[in-house]
Amino acid sequence: MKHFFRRVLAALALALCAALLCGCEAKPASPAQPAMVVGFSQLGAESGWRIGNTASMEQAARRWGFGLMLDNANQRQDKQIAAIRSFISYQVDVIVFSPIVETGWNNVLTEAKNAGIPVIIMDRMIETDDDDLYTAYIGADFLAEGRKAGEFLLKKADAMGAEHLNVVEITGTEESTPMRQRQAGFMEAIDGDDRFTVIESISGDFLRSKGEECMRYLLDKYGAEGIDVVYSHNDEMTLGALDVLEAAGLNPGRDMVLISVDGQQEAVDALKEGRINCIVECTPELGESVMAMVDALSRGEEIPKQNHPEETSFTEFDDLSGLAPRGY
Ligand code: GYE
Repeated sequence: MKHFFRRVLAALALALCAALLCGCEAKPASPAQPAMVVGFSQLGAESGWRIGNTASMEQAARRWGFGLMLDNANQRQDKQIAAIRSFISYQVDVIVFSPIVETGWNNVLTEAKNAGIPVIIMDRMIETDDDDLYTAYIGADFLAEGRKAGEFLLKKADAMGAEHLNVVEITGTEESTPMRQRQAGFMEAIDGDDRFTVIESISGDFLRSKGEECMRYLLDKYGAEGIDVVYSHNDEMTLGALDVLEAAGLNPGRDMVLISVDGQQEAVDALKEGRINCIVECTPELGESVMAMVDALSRGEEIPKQNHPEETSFTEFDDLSGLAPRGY
């Protein structure tokens, strides 16, 4: 009876979802009773990566025949917490969320746990002492991404025969996992090599507009001659910086080294044109893996706690002619 009640509630919730939750869309395979109902709190729409990630979740839910209650929090943690609370009261089968920052989730995740709803954390991670607050995590190895960016710089500096390079870093959202770990991995890779000085790290919040602002500020402060390398934590910010550099009559990729992360099509095109030197791949295509986990949970199976997708990097040293369209 309780089960029936949950199903009816979830089906109703799906139908009402568009009205109740901002930017939310319900797409059950069978409108009456999808096999599983997933509540998905997406953190925003700040980048091509994020938009690709949302599409990946929607497509995969459709393919698996699961209902998806999607809420887009527009970069606000309080909205994510409210969305998770509403998923709990709708009694969805599984909650998936991509935490904008790492801290501040203990209370709401305890509520989910007390309600017996499994939580899959996707993309970014949380900081917690209690691993029981989530069932599984799936997302990139951001530390490895940062290291790859640093390793590219070592190789590039060798190829240039450079004696000394001034590096500026445009970071992602403060206190987010990709920001913290992309920075740490990069610093670790170049640490102890006195050819490099990181003269400034500044947050561009993963946004193209802020990437532009940051680049304008850095150019004003150090001048083009004072900056040899720009390491930017995502493609949107890199593309913003690229516009500013080109508008200033500079040749990024040639007289300044640009290193980026993500691999969205527009940035890959710029890499192929020689305007970016390296892009560390971070895949947003996590939907299939997430839904496979949801399916396993529906059958009472155990799922691995930590899951990282395979990722590579694209650089000016590689032949990129055969690279398939990125799809985001
Ligand atoms: O790199 C960036 C997005 O969390 C991995 O968030 C994600 C990052 C991605 O805004 O473009």
